[in-house]
Amino acid sequence: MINRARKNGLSLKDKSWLRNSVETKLQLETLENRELLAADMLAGLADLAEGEAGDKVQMRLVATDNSGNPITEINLNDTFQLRALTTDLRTDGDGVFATFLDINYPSQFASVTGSATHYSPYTNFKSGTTTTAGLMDEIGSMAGLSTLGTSELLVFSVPMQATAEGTILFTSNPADILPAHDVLVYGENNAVSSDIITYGSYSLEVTAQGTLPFEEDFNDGVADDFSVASGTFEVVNNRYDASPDSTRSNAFSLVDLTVPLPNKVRMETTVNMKNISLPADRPDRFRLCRCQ
Ligand SMILES: [Ca+2]
Ligand SMILES: [Ca+2]
Ligand SMILES: [Ca+2]
Repeated sequence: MINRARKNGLSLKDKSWLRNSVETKLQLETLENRELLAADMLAGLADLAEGEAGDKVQMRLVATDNSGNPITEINLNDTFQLRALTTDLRTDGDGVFATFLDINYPSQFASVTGSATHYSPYTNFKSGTTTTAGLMDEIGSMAGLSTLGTSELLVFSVPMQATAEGTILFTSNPADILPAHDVLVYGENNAVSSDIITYGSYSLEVTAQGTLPFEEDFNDGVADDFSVASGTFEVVNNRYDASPDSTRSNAFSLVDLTVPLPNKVRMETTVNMKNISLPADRPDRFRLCRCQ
């Protein structure tokens, strides 16, 4: 246990605790790095202000496209990222300093395709093993000495690929290598207990949409793989019901395929026309076409 910093500096006991704590965390780092960090922390401990009751940390998971936009659905074989974000939930909290966790996912639906990226300020003492299918083990990192406030911050992302149709449920739980992978907040000398940390989960649907031969009868009430280009559409009585925006415009939808169209394509469709009042000079207002 460490006493708070006194006006005239750290006690020997404080310094001893801090050095031991830091060196334990950096057991996998080089000696030089360890010494540098310990020196930095000792110099900057005054930044670690008094803590307060009810400390909490949130670890949130989200799947995103490769640009960081959250997604809830993805096509089979597409790549995406799993991102972890952290928030200091304390009122007027100074931020999360160190964050590590385990993440589980069903390996039959997704795989890790590369190394994790850790984002500033969480770029120190990076940890994480993703070689075991279905597990991101002890993944996380530490920030610097500057406090961070209560805004949610991105800690890391892991590149992944959807490998089978189904639901990828990501769950997370506390890291196990302690105290090296303790969760720490600024202003608190003790690790944050896992029972006051929110470990997030996230569900991502993988759909094997858009493969050939493509078939859609709308019998499930959903126009799978259709995206509206103009006008509006709804599925009514097992039919894809089109409404142009105006009398002389087209209602136009696209079918998203994950495979390229072959040179020869055969389309079969049943078209029912409603409210027919085609202008005499434009009898071909209804059209099926191939778009690429
Ligand atoms: Ca664990
Ligand atoms: Ca673990
Ligand atoms: Ca359907």
